[in-house]
Amino acid sequence: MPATNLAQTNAAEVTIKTMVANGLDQLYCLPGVQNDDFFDALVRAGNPLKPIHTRHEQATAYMALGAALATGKPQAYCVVPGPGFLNTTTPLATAQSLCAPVLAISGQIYEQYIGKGIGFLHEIPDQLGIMRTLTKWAGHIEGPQDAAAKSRAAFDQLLSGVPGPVGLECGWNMWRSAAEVAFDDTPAVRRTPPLDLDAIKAAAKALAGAKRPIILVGGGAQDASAEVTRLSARLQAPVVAYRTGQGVLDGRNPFMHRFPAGHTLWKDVDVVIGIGTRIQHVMDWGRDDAMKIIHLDIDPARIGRTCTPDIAIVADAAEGVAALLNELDRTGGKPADRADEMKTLRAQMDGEFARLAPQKAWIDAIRAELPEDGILIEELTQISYASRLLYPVYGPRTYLSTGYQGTLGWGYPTALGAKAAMPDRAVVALHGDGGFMFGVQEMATAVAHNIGVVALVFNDNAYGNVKRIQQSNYEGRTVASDLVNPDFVRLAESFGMRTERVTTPEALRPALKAAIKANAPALIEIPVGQFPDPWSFFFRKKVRGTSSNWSMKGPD
Ligand SMILES: Cc1ncc(C[n+]2csc(CCOP(=O)(O)OP(=O)(O)O)c2C)c(N)n1
Repeated sequence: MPATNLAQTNAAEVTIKTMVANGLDQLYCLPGVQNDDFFDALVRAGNPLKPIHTRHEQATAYMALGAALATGKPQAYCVVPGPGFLNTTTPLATAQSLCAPVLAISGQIYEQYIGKGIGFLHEIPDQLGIMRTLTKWAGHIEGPQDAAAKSRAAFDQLLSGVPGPVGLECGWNMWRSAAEVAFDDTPAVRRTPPLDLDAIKAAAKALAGAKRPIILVGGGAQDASAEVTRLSARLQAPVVAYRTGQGVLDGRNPFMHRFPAGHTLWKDVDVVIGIGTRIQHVMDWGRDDAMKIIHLDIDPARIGRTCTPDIAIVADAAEGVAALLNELDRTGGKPADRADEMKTLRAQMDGEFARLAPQKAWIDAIRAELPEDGILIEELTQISYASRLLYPVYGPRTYLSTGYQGTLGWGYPTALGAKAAMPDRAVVALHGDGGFMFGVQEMATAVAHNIGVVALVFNDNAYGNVKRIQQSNYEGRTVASDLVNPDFVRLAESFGMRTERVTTPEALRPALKAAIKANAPALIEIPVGQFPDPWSFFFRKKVRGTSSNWSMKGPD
């Protein structure tokens, strides 16, 4: 390795140097005594990582997650051990499920007491084991040279293969352990698996012969937008996304479709190519011998988990699709133009979605005011579910979703992270009153660091989704789903936020426009009642052959 010899450097200093060498410039954090040496090293170095401190540890990790999802690049957080670290496990699990490159740094108790169970301050059993469960790799720093090696290994892991969170922990008395250190100051580079040209050729052959192919995309295709757009045009194939795949194909492209359109097309699809997706939901729709499935994913362990493909391609999404395009160009052939069919299907779907007109009016108002590259964060709330069908996402990484983790409470702190990492972009978050209150204290973080997220709080004084399901499944009986709320406008004002309360989509537009223009922390409360149920659009029956064992509805 190209190493510089650093005279007497401590573990904290070399960890910080590695983070800076790898392009980080912010650190989402909540300090405490076990990490004081780490933070003092940061201050002495002139804060090359701008510390952004939050009011609860969960927000440090959510902010790193939001920053990672918005930028596609590694981001880091740092917290105290035990309870501090445990407070970050929900966002860490969410980062894991979303394959987001988040570096979790946790302090530890004194090195010599770890694992002894003597009840030292913040001691928990097997912190490293918990970290390992929720990350793709985690390491314990054992000294200054080891800090150089492990923090560098952390970035290798963050960048290579399937992205995902990684973890580092360091004992209270080890951050300050110093020695002469051989330090690699070159940034880690992303390593991707070699392309299996036979698999590419087989997939290109299947796709070239397809009359009605379909492309399914998930979060793993977010950095392959240009390639997927070309593949769609080359094959005249619709692209279907549910949550995390939104924005891979521009929502204004007539070939971009939502989940229900995929279901409509499914009955006579002849070749499916899933790119960076678990292909789970579509397996509810069934498969038969007339359908070939190609699964392209960077993680071989994921292939075959929900359905056994006919052709497996282990590849980075952009590299794999580019190779497929090369092969298709080489072998020639031109499919029939399907643009008119796609436009007709979109119109048909718009007709079906008309039942969601009350949600659509709000979503249209948001889209009209959010700039082309603005970022929308969807929390688990009525408007969000509808946004998966009705909000046109114009580009990759501009629609952030929790995906299958469905983590209520992620919205506000995740939005803060996205905005902190991309301060020139407009960032708007959709919340219900229930979810917003999970992170309500972070309004103080927004104001302290002037992070101009616009929080839209759709207030129905209930865990509305829970209440609706209770009502419809239990003869109208409800339990523990009504909420007593603060006055959101006065509360936000007391934090020093810009505020407004609007009751119509028409009134939302100027309020949102002004809030985005002000580029300052803002909350707009929107009192609402129950909206039309969106769920029938998501649960769709099998239309052919046999379903996967992993039906969303579970075993019968
Ligand atoms: C961490 C977590 N806890 C609980 C849930 C279950 N849950 C899903 S939606 C929901 C209610 C959300 O209420 P609110 O944010 O007010 O939005 P609304 O449904 O009223 O629009 C709950 C409790 C969850 N998804 N995640």
